[in-house]
Amino acid sequence: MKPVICLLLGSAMGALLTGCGGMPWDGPEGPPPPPPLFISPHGEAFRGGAGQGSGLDLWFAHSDQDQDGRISEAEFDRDAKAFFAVLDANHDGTVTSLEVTSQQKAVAQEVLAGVAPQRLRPTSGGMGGGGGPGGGPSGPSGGAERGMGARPSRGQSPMGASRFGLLQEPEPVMAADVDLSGRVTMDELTAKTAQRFLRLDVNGDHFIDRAELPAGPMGPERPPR
Ligand SMILES: [Ca+2]
Ligand SMILES: [Ca+2]
Ligand SMILES: [Ca+2]
Repeated sequence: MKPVICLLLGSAMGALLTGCGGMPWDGPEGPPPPPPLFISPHGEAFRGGAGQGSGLDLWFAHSDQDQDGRISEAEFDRDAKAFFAVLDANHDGTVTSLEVTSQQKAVAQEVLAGVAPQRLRPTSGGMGGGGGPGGGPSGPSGGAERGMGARPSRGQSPMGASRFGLLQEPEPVMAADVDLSGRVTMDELTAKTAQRFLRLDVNGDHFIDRAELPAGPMGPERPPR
């Protein structure tokens, strides 16, 4: 049975403040910190909690729709497109940075706290994310570390979602906007999703196994594997 996905899509901030794990908001100085955040390769927020596993565990179970313990290319693609539909608030078939930011404000404010100001400007260049489009397959001997793409150098703080995900991409959604039009189309999403699958499928067997992934987000505090 899949664990309950603690995902607060489109919900009000009140839901965030009460916590995904049913944590009460009882601190006199403000809300307790929300459960640890995980940002999926597609940019979707998952929060683990007591008895639920980590956010990464929840995303994996969510993506593994047939529950065979591995994520196929089709499952990975469906996962990306399902989240795209969530983000596309005005249902015009594209996703803009405003739509992304609006969703992040509701469910993953930690991501916004780490985004450099220039990256929030829709006209800024270099929206390729930390890994960039060059993040191809790392080969069967690459190991998880190589497969995740470029890590920030020691002492450098990764920005945005890169602190909470696997691919070191500050803006996983807008990173798909390869023509820098300010909006992500379905074609762009599909192409980016395929690239990501290749990066995560470290052994090249066309499935993402849990063992191919790190134990958690590739944050700056995590020692290299
Ligand atoms: Ca599966
Ligand atoms: Ca839209
Ligand atoms: Ca694999």
